[in-house]
This record gives sequence, C-alpha cells and structure tokens, in this order.
Amino acid sequence: MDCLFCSIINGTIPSTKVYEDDNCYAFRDINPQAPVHCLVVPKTHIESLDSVTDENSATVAKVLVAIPKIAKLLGLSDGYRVISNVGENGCQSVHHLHFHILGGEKLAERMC
Ligand code: DGP
Repeated sequence: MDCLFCSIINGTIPSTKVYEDDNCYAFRDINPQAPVHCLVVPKTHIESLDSVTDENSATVAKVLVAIPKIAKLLGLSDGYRVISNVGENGCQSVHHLHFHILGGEKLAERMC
C-alpha cells in the first residue's frame, strides 16, 4: 500500500522522531502551524477516525494514552490542542489516521 505515513513509520521516508512505542510513532510536522507541531500516528494503517471500529479501537486508545506523554516530552506544560482532520471536508490530506499536537503559544480561540 502506498501510504506516506506508513513509509515514515518504516523509515523509508525520513522524519524527526519525537516518540515511539510498540503501537505508535510521533514526529514533527513538516509544515508547522504553531511553534510546536507534532503528528502522532498508529503504526498499523487506519484511514482516519471515520474508520475506527470495535476491532481497532484498542490501537487508537493506546495512541490517545501516548498523547499526554508526548506533550510532556515536547514541554507543553501550559496546554495544547489535539486535532484529527477527517475526509474531504475535514481537509485530511494524508489518509493514515493522525493526531496533530499543537502548542508552544496561546492558540487562537477559533479553531477554523
Ligand atoms: P492533514 O491535513 O490533517 O492530513 O495533515 C497532514 C500533515 O502531514 C500536514 O500538517 C503536513 C504533514 N506532512 C505531509 N507530508 C509530510 C512529510 O513528508 N513529513 C512530515 N514530517 N510531515 C508531513
């Protein structure tokens, strides 16, 4: 399967790693939208939040458990925002489930 984030996870495409465990991988976004902008992805390919099922929900839950650990590693003690874009109207450009962690400054109150 031709998936950009699968290629980043398996190291074919380089990335700046922030965190990794058996279940997920976190790396710096190539086009940061905030002083700190990190992406967290499950290592198994799931299209988006719209593809979460009873069968893969444990994998997704483990990604969520990793997020506060990653935020701590990134020094985001004053808070942060987590976003997951879904599909065409959500402006999802990479079709492998990912959570954006944004922070490092007071973010805009409006989210879009
Ligand atoms: P989204 O629009 O929610 O699908 O976000 C995809 C994000 O992926 C976007 O913020 C830019 C980032 N991105 C795209 N290509 C690469 C890449 O090759 N390396 C890294 N580190 N990030 C990428």
